[in-house]
Amino acid sequence: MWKPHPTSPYRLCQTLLSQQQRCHLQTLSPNLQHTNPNNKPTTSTAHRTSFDDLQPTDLAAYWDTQPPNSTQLKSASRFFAHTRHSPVKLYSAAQFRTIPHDSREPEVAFLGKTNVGKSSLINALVDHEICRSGDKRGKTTEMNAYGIGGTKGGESKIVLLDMPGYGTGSKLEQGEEIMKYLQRRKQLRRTFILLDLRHGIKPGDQQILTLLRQYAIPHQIVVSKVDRLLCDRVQDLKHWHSNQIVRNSKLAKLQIDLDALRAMDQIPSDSNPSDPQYEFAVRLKETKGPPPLGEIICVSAMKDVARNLKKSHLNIDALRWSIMQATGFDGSFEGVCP
Ligand SMILES: Nc1nc2c(ncn2[C@@H]2O[C@H](COP(=O)(O)OP(=O)(O)OP(=O)(O)O)[C@@H](O)[C@H]2O)c(=O)[nH]1
Ligand SMILES: [Mg+2]
Repeated sequence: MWKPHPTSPYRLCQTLLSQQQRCHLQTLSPNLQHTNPNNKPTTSTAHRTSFDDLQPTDLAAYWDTQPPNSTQLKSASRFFAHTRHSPVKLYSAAQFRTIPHDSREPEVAFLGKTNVGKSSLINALVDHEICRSGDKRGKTTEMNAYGIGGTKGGESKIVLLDMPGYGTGSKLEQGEEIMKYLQRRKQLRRTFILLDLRHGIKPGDQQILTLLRQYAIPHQIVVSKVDRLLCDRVQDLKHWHSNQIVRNSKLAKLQIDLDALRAMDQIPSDSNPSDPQYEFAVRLKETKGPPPLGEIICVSAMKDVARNLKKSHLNIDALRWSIMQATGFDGSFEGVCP
């Protein structure tokens, strides 16, 4: 089983990472300081009577970046729209050395425990069942690349990498190859690390978060399966709108959870050094690497969560916009229109 433990596959890879590569990765993440601590949603959630009414700020925390506006969300939706030429499966690779090395498209990778929802999330992003997903842990066994934004006769604009998960159902060799990819791949712009907050941050998550920081790999946290955080049972989703107290308390609890994630490297003065959270905070601090981007997005890959089918995947456009920003397709470079 692959557990992202610093003493197993990662030590091997540490020696492979040259100082030069580390510098290269650092220059790709210039915007990783917490600059806007007060950028919290200020609007009341009382009028959010259904999942369709939820805004990106209800399901996210933005402190390094600005929440996307409606024009940006629409352009993200268009960019990822399923067409005859997009998405396309590019390759599957069990080993890093077999990945085509001369591609020019910017890449983003999705990491997380087995079963956290990586493959389903990519399907939701491209609105097409392109990845194999399922209940059984360890469903994805190779690094699978998908190109999006392609037009007739043209190359894809962005490559999404669906990675095998870590923890139960995974294999040690998969972890070694993923670490090689994360540390050496020049096309990699950002790694999205998926967390299922129903289960908290597990030791495997802590280890990968520490490693990403240690090796200065640009990364961002995504909270998966947010429908389950807002509603305990799928069959209750229909009634979510009818109970304002439950609805508001779930949204408030979500913001508390996001605040806790944001402060995961803060060592509380009153905590006990034998507390695992304390140890994790100390470890993160000791790595001295750049923290995750100050933007945490919660998403659902479930199709029928919202009543309005156009918004069938909860908050998915906000994540699409983040991917466009990570890869330079947000209009911030001259000549690239959003
Ligand atoms: N309720 C809910 N279930 C989800 C969501 N996303 C995925 N699932 C379910 O979670 C299970 C695992 O999903 P996958 O997408 O295969 O997870 P994975 O992270 O790719 O798993 P591995 O390939 O094993 O690493 C499936 O049964 C999905 O239907 C979500 O947003 N909400
Ligand atoms: Mg998978």
